[in-house]
Amino acid sequence: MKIERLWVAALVGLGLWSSAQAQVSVELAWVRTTVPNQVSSGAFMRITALKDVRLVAARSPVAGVVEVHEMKIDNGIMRMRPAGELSIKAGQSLELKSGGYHLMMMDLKRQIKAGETVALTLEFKAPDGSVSDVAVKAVAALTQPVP
Ligand SMILES: [Cu+2]
Repeated sequence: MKIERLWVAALVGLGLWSSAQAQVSVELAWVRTTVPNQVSSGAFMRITALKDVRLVAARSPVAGVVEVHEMKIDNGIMRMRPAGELSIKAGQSLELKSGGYHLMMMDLKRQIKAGETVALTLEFKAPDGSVSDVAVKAVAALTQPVP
């Protein structure tokens, strides 16, 4: 019940900024909760591009560093590495999800607790080189919340 209400709050917030930034819309943003002293976590969401864009960087007040990561099975071992910039064509969506692309939040400054909202800023570059910031509010949960 509590999670459901947070989702509604997140969607209301989405409407406010997506009209201001007509390049992308972000849905279903969530961040994995941590235990005390855990130094990293992942953030996940669906990004839909309204124009051609590249996701070039991300940051959050709760993390020293946020990187775009890719997870892949390499010789039977799950590994992750920085993915560099991710292109999204107009009208297409990029899923940042567990086991695939994700935002790696490192150097965490504090514990991330279930139910709280974590702010992230995503930086997108347009084909003309202009960069715009998109603010995202991610709900903290242990596993992907069901919308
Ligand atoms: Cu990672």
